[in-house]
Amino acid sequence: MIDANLNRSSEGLRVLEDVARFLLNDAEMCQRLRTLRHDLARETKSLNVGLLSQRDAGHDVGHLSSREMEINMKTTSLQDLLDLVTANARRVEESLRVVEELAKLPEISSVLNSASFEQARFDLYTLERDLISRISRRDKIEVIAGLYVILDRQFLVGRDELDITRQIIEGGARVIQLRDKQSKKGELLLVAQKLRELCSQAGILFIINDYLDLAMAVDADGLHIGQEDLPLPVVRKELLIDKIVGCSVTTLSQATKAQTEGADYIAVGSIFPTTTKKEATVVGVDILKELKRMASIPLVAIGGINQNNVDEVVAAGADAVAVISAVLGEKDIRGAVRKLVERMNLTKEKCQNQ
Ligand code: TZP
Ligand code: MG
Repeated sequence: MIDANLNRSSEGLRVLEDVARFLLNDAEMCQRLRTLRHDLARETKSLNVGLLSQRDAGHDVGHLSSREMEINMKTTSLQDLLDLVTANARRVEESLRVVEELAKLPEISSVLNSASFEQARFDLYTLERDLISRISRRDKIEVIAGLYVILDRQFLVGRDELDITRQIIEGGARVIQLRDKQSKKGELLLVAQKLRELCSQAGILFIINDYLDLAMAVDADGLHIGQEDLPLPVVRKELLIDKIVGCSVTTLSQATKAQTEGADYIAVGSIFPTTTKKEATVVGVDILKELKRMASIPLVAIGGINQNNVDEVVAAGADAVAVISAVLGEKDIRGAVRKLVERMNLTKEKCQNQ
């Protein structure tokens, strides 16, 4: 029983490790799983010879290939991947529990420490949650790759946000962020609920700027925070595990910190001077090239970006471009979005062919 359960747990951990490595490309998660597998191996090393001597896998009535292991690792649909991880984590947790109980028996407690298996099981619960979170955010993160329009209500000065949002969606934006530094939360909640609905129907991301409570109340896809908002770890703890968090930065060290703390994307800027946010630091286009080298999450360029300079920003490495005035300042909102999206796509194509 001990042999079978130790094997089951290390096989399950291997599957989870491979998901982290090959499908998520997540070195940190992979390392955490590997450490757990190695710790368990060390814990049971003294038993290896004895267990192997008694192994008789051919006559094992439970000799069945596991369904979980048969799932093709290439299937990367969200639900398949979530099922794969859940099934394997359960397998490991259950087998650790069996060993934990066996290790309490008097004849086994001298060679196996029950508490170590209990600890490993709890470590795995956390790892499972982090893996599921990472996988469920992956599909959203992939959307941060086009035009990101910030619906700034102060910029709108009373224009109908629903009509404008419809036009932004029709123009082909991939993300809409609601930004409002002045209104009362009660008023903002009503607007956010309507925008949330529109974005869900259109299948585009809806992000709330600054306000964690509002993001939670309307079940937004994520929250965008700046350097002076609630810290990223605090926000992450409060949000549901499938929500994304974007972080504004102006320097490489802020970007590194945001990435280490688990940001899902980085917004860098102001790239060019802008009258929309007068106090913004202008960082220039070149920072994108430097960030591109170190960032493993999408880069969103922001600040003063328009039809005339969007090519330069995309060529420098921006995955997405966030704009306010280049869309909301135009009479034809839909047309402005469309033109920016077309220009971005053209430049991306050109860069890929180079
Ligand atoms: N953060 C940095 S610059 C900026 C924000 C919110 C304003 C972007 O507006 P615009 O009109 O696209 O320059
Ligand atoms: Mg902010």
